[in-house]
Amino acid sequence: MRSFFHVSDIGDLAAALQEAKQVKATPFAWKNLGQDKTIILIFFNSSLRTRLSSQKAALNLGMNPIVLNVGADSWKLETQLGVVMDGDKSEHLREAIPVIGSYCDIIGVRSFAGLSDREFDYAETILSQFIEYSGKPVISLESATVHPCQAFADLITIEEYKTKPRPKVVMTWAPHPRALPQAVPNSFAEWMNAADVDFVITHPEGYELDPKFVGNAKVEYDQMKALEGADFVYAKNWSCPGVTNPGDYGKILSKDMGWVVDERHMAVTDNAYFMHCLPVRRNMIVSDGVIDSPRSIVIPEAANRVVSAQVVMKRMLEGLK
Ligand code: AN0
Ligand code: CP
Repeated sequence: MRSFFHVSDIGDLAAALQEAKQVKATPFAWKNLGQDKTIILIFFNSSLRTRLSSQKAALNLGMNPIVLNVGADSWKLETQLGVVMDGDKSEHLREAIPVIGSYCDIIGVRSFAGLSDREFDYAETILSQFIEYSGKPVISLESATVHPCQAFADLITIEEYKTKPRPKVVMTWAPHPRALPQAVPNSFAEWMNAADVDFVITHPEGYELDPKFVGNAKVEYDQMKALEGADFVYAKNWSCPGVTNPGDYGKILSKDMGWVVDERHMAVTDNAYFMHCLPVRRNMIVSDGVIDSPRSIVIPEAANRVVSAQVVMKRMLEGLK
């Protein structure tokens, strides 16, 4: 595997889920695979789970992880080509990326969408440069449009908790005080479409996700109707994807507190499990009662981030040989 962005990069999904089971059962069985190999994890943005789970996955495989917080630990990096660098950015990605590539075998990058220029974000302009200029396998640790390590962990979690062959999974938009990227809902939709689930997306009008991620998913604007009979409720905020109105890209169109997932919403489900990628704002996205209930699986979901990252790194290491 040369890069990890999309569900298609993992190949046969059933085989990947089987491998995830093995990795979870015997995490140290491939301890020799990563010997003398180095992964550099680059963070342009904050992280708790991705930072720690990626390091843990690398250590489980016997690899050496090095973490770089861009800006805080390093020079501030310019990402736009052709600019006069007379501002606060001391170094360009064009030099920084090949330098980073020369120090490691695999690179992971977290770089959120800027949410101002849709074209720049949706072309994955920054991660594409990492692929082009590093010559190393690149993992998206949430880039402008995708968060595949999260979606893979989400699917692993659904596989573990499902009690029906084809569960109903509902992804619902929920309000948030700040504009957030579409990477998490994009990837979740992409992975659910590839999985054997009955998948429904619900959000207020104007929040339509990019059609390439929505695929054949059912979109239901009535949140309560969407949630009826759900086996899994996946809550997430995202800002306007700019599909119907490009001028609204990255904007907050609604803060309707009626969309906060609470006991009233969960009551119409089939005793659904509650999921969220975290970090989550309590009583904005989800009520205390729901996230503290026995049906909330946000902690095992986060724990599976080690498993998804380890499967991806394992495959990349196997590809290096
Ligand atoms: C980020 C987002 O919504 O993309 C990271 C989630 C994993 N969330 C926040 O910035 C709060
Ligand atoms: N879910 C997730 O990616 O969390 P962090 O932003 O803390 O890494």
